[in-house]
Amino acid sequence: MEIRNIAIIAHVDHGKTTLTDALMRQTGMSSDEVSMDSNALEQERGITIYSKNTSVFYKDTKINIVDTPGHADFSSEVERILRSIDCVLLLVDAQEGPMPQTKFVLKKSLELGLKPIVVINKIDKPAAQPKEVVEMVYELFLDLGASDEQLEFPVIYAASKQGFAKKELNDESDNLDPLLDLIMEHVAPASSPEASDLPLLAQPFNLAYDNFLGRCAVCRIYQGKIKSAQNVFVETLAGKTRPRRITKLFTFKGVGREEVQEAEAGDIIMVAGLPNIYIGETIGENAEQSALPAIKIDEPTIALNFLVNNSPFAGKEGKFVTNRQLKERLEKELEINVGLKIDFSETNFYRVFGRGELHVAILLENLRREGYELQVSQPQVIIKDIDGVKSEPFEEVTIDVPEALSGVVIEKMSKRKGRMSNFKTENGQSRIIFDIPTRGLLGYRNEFIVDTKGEGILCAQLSGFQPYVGEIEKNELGSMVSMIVGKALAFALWNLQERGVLYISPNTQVYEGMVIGNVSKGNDLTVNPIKGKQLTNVRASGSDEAIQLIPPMPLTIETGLGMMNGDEYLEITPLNIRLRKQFLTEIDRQRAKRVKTE
Ligand SMILES: Nc1nc2c(ncn2[C@@H]2O[C@H](COP(=O)(O)OP(=O)(O)OP(=O)(O)O)[C@@H](O)[C@H]2O)c(=O)[nH]1
Ligand SMILES: [Mg+2]
Repeated sequence: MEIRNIAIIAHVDHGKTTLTDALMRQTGMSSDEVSMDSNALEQERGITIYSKNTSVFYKDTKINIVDTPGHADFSSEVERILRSIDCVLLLVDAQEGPMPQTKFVLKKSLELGLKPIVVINKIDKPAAQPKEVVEMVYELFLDLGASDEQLEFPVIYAASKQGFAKKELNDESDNLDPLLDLIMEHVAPASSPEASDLPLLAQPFNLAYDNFLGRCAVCRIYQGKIKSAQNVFVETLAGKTRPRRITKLFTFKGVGREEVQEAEAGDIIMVAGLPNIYIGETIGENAEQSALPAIKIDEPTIALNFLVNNSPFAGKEGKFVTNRQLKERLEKELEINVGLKIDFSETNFYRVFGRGELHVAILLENLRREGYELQVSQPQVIIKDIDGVKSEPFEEVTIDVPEALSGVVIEKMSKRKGRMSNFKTENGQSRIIFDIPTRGLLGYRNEFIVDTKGEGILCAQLSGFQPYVGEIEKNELGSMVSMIVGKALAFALWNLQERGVLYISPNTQVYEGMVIGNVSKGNDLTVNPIKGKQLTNVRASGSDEAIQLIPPMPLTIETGLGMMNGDEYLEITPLNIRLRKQFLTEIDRQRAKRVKTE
């Protein structure tokens, strides 16, 4: 059977998964209820975290589809996938137009010589402007140096949520056949019968983990056939060849996978039986075959320490609380989390290197759900020496805000060493583009939401390493630190709430050294959150002068990582997220400060 291999790429939320789901449904591969965003965290957050494979069948052809994540922290994964498919569907929201990740993924596709199909999606939106968006996409192709051939990209209009696509806006269509036909027409067949007769060559571009099978590799077969129980050779990136045996073989089908005995050139499959297999290695039939070109893996950009929980409340809520359990779990994570690196050389903590705050936050969220308790230190960017120059990661940040708020955004971004590269205002909405060191951006998101009253959109995309820009002054908020263990009282919190923003509500158990809120002005403040009138007085509202408490801002892993200070830990348990001082008592903190300044 003929095969076509495509990936769906776009900015976050432009509808990749919705389109993948719709394609599966229309071709009878799945029913209404199922989605490619199958992971619990994905469903809660409404975003794709892990790229996933599926296939659909259309007119006697198998179309392998990779649904990719749109969020910038996972964009290095997209790059790997692009190496292993033959064409991309570049989805662009018909209202929003091209966004930062549109540019990033298109740039990578064009560099690899791919000829994208442009899908203008969400044309059903009332404010859709499909024709204008096509113009913008064309401009973007030009800006990114597309070749003449790439510039002749086919365009199709779609509403994936409604399940239809059409070549011209005034065509009648109630299904996705026009898109499927375009794929058949535009995407080259993945292989030829002759290629299947050559000796096997396949290459993993993604890893998966199965509780029974262990580490598995998602591979593209470039030539030959691969069989269950076949003896193969794996050539590592360092050029070492080792004999291995395939134990099981799967193809992707709908939202699931299907065990098969054999697959041939062009197909995308998952293989088991190759422990330690890694992305970009070559799987061949004999030891002498030359290796396929390696696949580049992007380097981490931020680092932080993971350590077991040693807060006064440690061990109360988690199932896995020891150093050894944490280490084993992190080692398992390394099996499949490709952008992640961990240094296990220290005994008291493990240094974890990741691709961004969300990348690390997802790992932490998974750990707490599995029953782990741990603490992490403030994330820091990775500083590198590039040809003798001290360098740090930079991001391109696109900000959309109502015009009236652009001033405060520009002021804050400049303070954090952001350089404005573009500023445009249309219909009272401003779009501002900055180049900013990741270091400057860390912790800004929460401030941004407050400054723009939730009306702004901030999108960041790593652009690479640039020379270090020196000290960055952030007006870090001080912390409100409990001086005592006990149960927080409404009366005490009522007195404290005018000093800053509280993270806790009445009745929350606190301990000495726990951070219960931030202080809008100045330094840390040691406070007593359990002091007060008796709780019963407070409860008797109505007649009493009722205490009006501002709703607290509960900590999440992401806000915690963004707001924590350098001398704090974020404590993560299955039930709670707390912020604490590394040194719990005031005396110890003062002493530590003295030692540091000496
Ligand atoms: N109106 C309209 N909404 C759509 C359409 N397609 C998708 N959406 C909505 O857009 C939102 C995002 O859709 P997803 O398919 O999750 O987007 P995505 O590109 O996979 O997002 P990430 O994987 O997180 O990057 C959802 O609320 C969809 O219901 C469409 O054609 N029309
Ligand atoms: Mg998605």
